[in-house]
Amino acid sequence: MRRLRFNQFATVVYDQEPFMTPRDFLYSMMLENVDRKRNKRVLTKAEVEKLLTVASRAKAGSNLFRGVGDNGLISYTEYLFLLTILTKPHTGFRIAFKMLDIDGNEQVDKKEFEKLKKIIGLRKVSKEEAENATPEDQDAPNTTLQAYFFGRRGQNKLQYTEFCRFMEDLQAEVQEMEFLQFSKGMGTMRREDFADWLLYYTNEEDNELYLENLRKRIPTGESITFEEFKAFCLFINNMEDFAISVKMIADANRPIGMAQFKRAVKIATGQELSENVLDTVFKIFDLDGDNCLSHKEFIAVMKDRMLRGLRVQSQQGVSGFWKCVKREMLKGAQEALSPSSSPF
Ligand SMILES: [Ca+2]
Ligand SMILES: [Ca+2]
Repeated sequence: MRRLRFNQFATVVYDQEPFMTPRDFLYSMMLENVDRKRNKRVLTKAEVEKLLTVASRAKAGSNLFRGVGDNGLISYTEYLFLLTILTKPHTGFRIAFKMLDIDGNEQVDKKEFEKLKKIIGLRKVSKEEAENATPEDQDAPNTTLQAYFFGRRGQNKLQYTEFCRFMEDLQAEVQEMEFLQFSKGMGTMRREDFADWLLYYTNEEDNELYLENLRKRIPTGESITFEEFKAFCLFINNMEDFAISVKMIADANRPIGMAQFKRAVKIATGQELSENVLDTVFKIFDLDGDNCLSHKEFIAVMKDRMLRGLRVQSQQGVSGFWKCVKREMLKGAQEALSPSSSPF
């Protein structure tokens, strides 16, 4: 299914393999479907060379993907990798980096990065294939991410700080685009626009009820800034920690009120949600009207939301990769929350 979605958004082909450009990738994050008016563009070797030079010179920042635009190539494996990392908290970056850093020397080289395919488990490289690979296959980058991380000749090493920066920037870039999409290009978003965004990727079954809550309970004309929106995105990416925090400060399985909710968010993310945002969330998702949110009313719904573009059947490779990452994260969380190290 994800392969299908990748192919649907990918606009270029090289060596009979479809690739997304960075613009395609962003579109796949924003849009439910793509309206394809043209055939995929077939690239020549010379054109690819040119694109890789663009990538190796690209500047870090939350404009990276937009800056490179259509002058880049993202492979299917990289697409899956980016998708899984995009909705993860920092702890997830750390673990993903460790998984790439096979020899554990705190840096990732191009060969290690190429093992992505193996980690994600899409394609087993046979021994024969590995031995027959030409030197060019081994050394020269052939995608934009490779050229960006490892340089035009694949000679550079990727440090954790750079990797982390890249992921933060990409998260920021996608958030900025989503904000602009729902604020219709304005500097603030109305609470009903924020609600639209919240419901965009949630399970559609209950959307009518949510919209009804929105109409009945939320006053018009109050706005949410990009800063408030970003804090909420951070919170969504830390949903696992939030769930743990909720269990710590409230009786298990009991619905929680706004004050407890607020406190759990602060524990999980280190940041606070604004009243505007909190109030919107409570008013929309509180289906039984007790002014509290139960696990089912909120966390279960948001877990759906987190899967965003991935809202299709999980594929073994990625879920396997992410299971490893999750295991590591839970271990980390348990350590952090164990009585000996608890700050409470
Ligand atoms: Ca290494
Ligand atoms: Ca409720």
